[in-house]
Amino acid sequence: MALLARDAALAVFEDGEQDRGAVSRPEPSAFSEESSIEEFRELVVSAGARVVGELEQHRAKPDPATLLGSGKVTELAGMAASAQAGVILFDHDLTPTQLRNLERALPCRVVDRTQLILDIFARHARTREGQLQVELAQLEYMMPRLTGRGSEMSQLGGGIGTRGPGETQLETDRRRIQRRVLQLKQDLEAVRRTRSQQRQRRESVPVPAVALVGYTNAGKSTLFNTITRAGVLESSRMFATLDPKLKAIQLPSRRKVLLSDTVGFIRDLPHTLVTSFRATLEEVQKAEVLLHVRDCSSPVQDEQKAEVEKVLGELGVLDKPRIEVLNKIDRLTEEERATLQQNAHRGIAVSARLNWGVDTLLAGVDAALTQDPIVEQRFQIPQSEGEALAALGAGAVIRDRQYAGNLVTLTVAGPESLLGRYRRFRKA
Ligand SMILES: Nc1nc2c(ncn2[C@@H]2O[C@H](COP(=O)(O)OP(=O)(O)OP(=O)(O)O)[C@@H](O)[C@H]2O)c(=O)[nH]1
Ligand SMILES: [Mg+2]
Repeated sequence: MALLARDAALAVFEDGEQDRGAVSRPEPSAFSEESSIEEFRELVVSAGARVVGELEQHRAKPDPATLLGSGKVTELAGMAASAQAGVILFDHDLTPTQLRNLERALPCRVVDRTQLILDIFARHARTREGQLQVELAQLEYMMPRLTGRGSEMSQLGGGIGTRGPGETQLETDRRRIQRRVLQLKQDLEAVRRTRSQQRQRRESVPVPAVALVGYTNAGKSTLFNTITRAGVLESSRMFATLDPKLKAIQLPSRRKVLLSDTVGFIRDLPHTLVTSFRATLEEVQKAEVLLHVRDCSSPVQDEQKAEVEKVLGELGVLDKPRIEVLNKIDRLTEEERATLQQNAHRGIAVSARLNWGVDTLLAGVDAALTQDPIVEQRFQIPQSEGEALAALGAGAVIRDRQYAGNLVTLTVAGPESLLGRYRRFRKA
């Protein structure tokens, strides 16, 4: 089977950095050519760049040395020079050799798809853990691409190797990077330890976790906000959410759950990233129910769904109960909306932005959690039993609380498993 390589190149202008560039793109995946180019344009804009030109190449087989054919490389060099591009972005991953050869032949910086996604991640990481993860992924990606690239290393902050690419300099750079990688790994380990201690504390109360997952831009953060009114960053830029956001919410049955917003998935998510971001995806693995948020107004929603399911498979969570949330129905015509709502088995139709269908969704989450039904019981607990009182307060809904001496009498509605733990305090 012949491989059809499509190499669109966009020349871009990076805001603030007075940088301009051009881009290229890979063989077609399940995504149609146009939608995949569109997605790449969005990624470029999310990275804060402005496109000043595009170049596309159809080729039976990519050139192992330069990806593009030599005629195209010359054409691209001319385009980049006349548009004064500061960076050329390829919607394709480049081997270390291709990157080196292209940088020699072209008048400006060359950035491939993985590097671009890493750059976007770097801009959006908010917590220390997120920032450490991105820097680690960036360095690990750079390492094999160091040879002959002394001068470009200055991009990595800390002014590493701003001099020419002499072998001695390269060795120094490499050692410095290795030291930094080691340091980052240690720091990450420390941050994760703290987080896992916090989680243990949290898990002493069995509040089920519900995680929002989905393709980037599907509307997870918007839905999270609509449900929690938490004011978590929501943005039309891709990968706005990198750090897990958690919030306790109450379902219609009065069951409390922890809702988490997570990083969006994207086609061809670089492997280094999936590992680096595994920590933020731990929330997904810990969850009892997954809400797969989908942009049902997108023409490529089926491809996006397949991509998300692929990542869920990699995370080993495909067997968890999963609810399809068909979001952005406000963008559909009445007719399309009606069809969707009639096909309830496909999922729950909502508009996160307009708060449509959210109650139905919460009822659906409740129904998915029926293994641990909500029960109501009366308890009489000594006030000295702080742990029991705190656990019931966190995981259940309490009413009619009365104090008599050092005893508290209360009615508790909550998951059977939680109430069962304190049956010794049950009041007949
Ligand atoms: N019309 C419409 N737009 C929506 C809806 N939900 C979200 N959006 C928009 O879609 C864009 C992406 O929303 P986010 O909530 O940031 O998406 P996300 O899934 O969290 O994206 P990442 O964090 O990048 O993975 C924003 O511009 C939202 O305003 C909806 O129900 N209707
Ligand atoms: Mg988000």
